[in-house]
Amino acid sequence: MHTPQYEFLSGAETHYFESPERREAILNFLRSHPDMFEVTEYFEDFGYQPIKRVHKKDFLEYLETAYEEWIAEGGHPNGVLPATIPHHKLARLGRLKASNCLAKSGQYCFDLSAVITKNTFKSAWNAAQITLTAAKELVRIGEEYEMNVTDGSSRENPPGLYALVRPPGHHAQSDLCGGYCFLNNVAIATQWLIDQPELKRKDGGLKKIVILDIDFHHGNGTQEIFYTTSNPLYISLHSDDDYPYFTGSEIERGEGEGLGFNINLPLPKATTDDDYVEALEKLIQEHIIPYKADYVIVSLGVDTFKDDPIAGFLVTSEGYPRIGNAIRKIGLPTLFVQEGGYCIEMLGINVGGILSGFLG
Ligand code: Q9C
Ligand code: ZN
Repeated sequence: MHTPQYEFLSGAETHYFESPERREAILNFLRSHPDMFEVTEYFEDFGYQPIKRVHKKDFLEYLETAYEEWIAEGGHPNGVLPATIPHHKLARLGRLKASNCLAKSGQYCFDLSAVITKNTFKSAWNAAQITLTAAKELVRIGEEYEMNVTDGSSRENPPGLYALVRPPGHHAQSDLCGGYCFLNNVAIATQWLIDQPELKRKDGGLKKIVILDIDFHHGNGTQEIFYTTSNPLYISLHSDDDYPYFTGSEIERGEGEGLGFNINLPLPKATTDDDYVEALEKLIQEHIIPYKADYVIVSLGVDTFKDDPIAGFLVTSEGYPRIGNAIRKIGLPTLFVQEGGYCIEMLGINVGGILSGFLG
């Protein structure tokens, strides 16, 4: 339902890379391997409440009404794009109220790649609800798993789920869209899990979650949303010299209670399969295992692929099963949620590679 016709890449008009074909490519691959994957299209609607736990009310109202207002104001039908972004060097007290959609488009968006079309809100809403449905299912398969864990050895076969959603979410902040993202699917599902009153650890505490973000780009949205809390632990591996440019350094470690629970690992463009797996395994040993989480939620981007048209380390299709296998070795019930990845021809194989590597 979310189908912008174009975006800008280095100033040039180009097709919209975050396209509906991405979903088709991945779905076709999963459906053609019924021995490995069981596909279901069912999802539940959890309403506004879990979305409001992560995103601000005025931002949600904006997303829901923007396109209609935009058209009424004479905006181009391709969709809503910002005119003036209230940069901190520009904004002055006393003139902070955006009256029309053209003004709001800058207030609630940080770049030119999150185009709001007629059904963008509906599409982002469904992506969030699908991710929530998967989170609820994660609880169920997690409980089943716990019941069967009698000795340490059974920890070697953790259960997993994958939410095939778009638009993606990890760039969306509490009141900003950007980077093809509108609602932060992973953050919404994570907060929902933490909020479930009947869901407790054996020691009576809340369930603990690790968000592992393996998209090529830094998840500035997820980082912002959980920056001041110790649950979840947010860990991201991403390019040290690419979009979104101004977040993702190692010195961003969280604040207050959240200090030490935000871990960024920027990697060079020349990162290979071996480099990536080595970096991931180190993060797992040094940060994920000691955190003693109950669930892992993976922001799964495959724009780390060597032939990705807008991004790309040197990761190959042979690298993805190794990455999935490293995640399997954490030994926890895991929910994978689709983020980026734009090499359509290889999307199915690459996503499938991560998932099959996890299955072992
Ligand atoms: N030169 C995700 O992968 N445009 N978002 C970048 C690069 C925006 C990526 C231009 C890229 C957003 C979810
Ligand atoms: Zn990305």
